[in-house]
Amino acid sequence: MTRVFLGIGSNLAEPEQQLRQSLRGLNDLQHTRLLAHSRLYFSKPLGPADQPDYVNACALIDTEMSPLALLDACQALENHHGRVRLRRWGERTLDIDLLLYGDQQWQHPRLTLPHPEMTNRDFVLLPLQELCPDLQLLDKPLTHWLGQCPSFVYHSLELD
Ligand code: ROI
Repeated sequence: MTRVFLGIGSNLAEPEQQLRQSLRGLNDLQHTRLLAHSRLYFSKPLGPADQPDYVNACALIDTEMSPLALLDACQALENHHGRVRLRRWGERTLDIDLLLYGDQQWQHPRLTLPHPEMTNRDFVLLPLQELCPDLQLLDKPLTHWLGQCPSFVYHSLELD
């Protein structure tokens, strides 16, 4: 079993519902258990400003799937949610990113681990900090990365 942190985001088609359903979908994946999830974090878009605000969260799962099998499963979940992606850096119904897969480092045309952009995104770092306050990325605490990244998050809400 490997512990995996996932980043989830949506800004179309009732984003809060998208996130709730995606957590259920993750818990239902084969050989996988949802261990914890963060609150919902409401954030301004990174990318074009003429798109709706995002709802973001992080999930912690235990899985026996390999990184690429898990990536396939997450992409199947995205498609199941009728994922639309209208333009690069633009609006989308559901995005599930693999952030950390145990402590493994991976370079593959389809997947880089840890997620290369996570240290620049407070909508990833804040929910991660909630789930795992002592986590270190590249040998530095989350507070270090949060101190030097722009602010997108403006609100958070407990999931029922
Ligand atoms: N911006 C925010 N705030 N949250 C996201 O999840 C998100 N995802 C993306 C881009 C378009 C980069 N911007 C985002 O993929």
